[in-house]
Amino acid sequence: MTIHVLGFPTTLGLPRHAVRHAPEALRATGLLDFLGQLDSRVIDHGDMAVPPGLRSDPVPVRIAKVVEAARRQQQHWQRVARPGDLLFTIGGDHSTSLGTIMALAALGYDFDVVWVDAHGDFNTVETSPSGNPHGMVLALATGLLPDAMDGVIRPDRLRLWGIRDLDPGERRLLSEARVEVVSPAEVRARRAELLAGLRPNVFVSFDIDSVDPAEAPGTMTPVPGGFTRDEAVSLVADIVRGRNLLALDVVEFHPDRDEGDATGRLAHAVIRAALEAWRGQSPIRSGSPCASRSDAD
Ligand code: 4U7
Ligand code: MN
Ligand code: MN
Ligand code: MN
Repeated sequence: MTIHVLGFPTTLGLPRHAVRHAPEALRATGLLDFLGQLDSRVIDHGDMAVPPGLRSDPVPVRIAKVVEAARRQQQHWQRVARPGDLLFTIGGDHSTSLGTIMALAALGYDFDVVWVDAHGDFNTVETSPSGNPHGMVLALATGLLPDAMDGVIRPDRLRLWGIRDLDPGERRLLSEARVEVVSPAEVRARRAELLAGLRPNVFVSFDIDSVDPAEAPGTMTPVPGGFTRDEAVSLVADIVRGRNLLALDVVEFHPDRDEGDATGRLAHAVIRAALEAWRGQSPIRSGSPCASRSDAD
């Protein structure tokens, strides 16, 4: 089984070009050397060219550019991915994960999205206080912005863990759609039950700001009260263990805001935990290559 690595240095979801050096900074932590030590084939696809956004673009144009970049990412994965492969993407802001969700849906998988984040990322144009598309990714993916794109995933597939900063409008939308929204304290209290509720196929989308800014300062939108570094690492390992990890995104890392390289090392540790847990088990992958696909193929 192959691990595909893709840098997706998009800043289209943000008002400025923060986070664009994240793939390069994470590669510099020795990521590829570590991946080479796992007994899997590793293909590094390099960084995808993503055009910069313009601060002066109206919000609908910013959203359209995000969707267009996501389609190109989807097409890339559709060309290269084979059943059982792991798609590992280094963002970029969180709009990185729109393309991953679109790709997995287009590949015919039925999967849960575990969105580890301080934020809900469920704003529409109407509810967003900022107009920034990185806070709208899951609303886009579930079809709440029909002018921009059709929905590609059902809200009951979404599991939002680590959430502690919701805007009033998105809070209402999340509750109407009955999305699972869980704070860090609740993850601590109900961890086993939450893990047991996951489907076998998972996509883990890890927003750096899920971790407390004391340990992960290198991000654009820090919110106090997050997971500790050790909690994040062990949570991600537990999500992957015994399941079929289809894709892993690590997003919203802003190296220029890091203190030393604390956040870079945290991101590295999360990736390592996920991939070691992925390599350590494969009840589904060892069966027929199509066993993990849905009937939608
Ligand atoms: B991230 C925010 F208003 N909700 O919509 C918004 F607080 O990908 C933040 O989770 C969104 O980092 C954060 O702009 C997006 C804000
Ligand atoms: Mn996010
Ligand atoms: Mn966030
Ligand atoms: Mn953020």
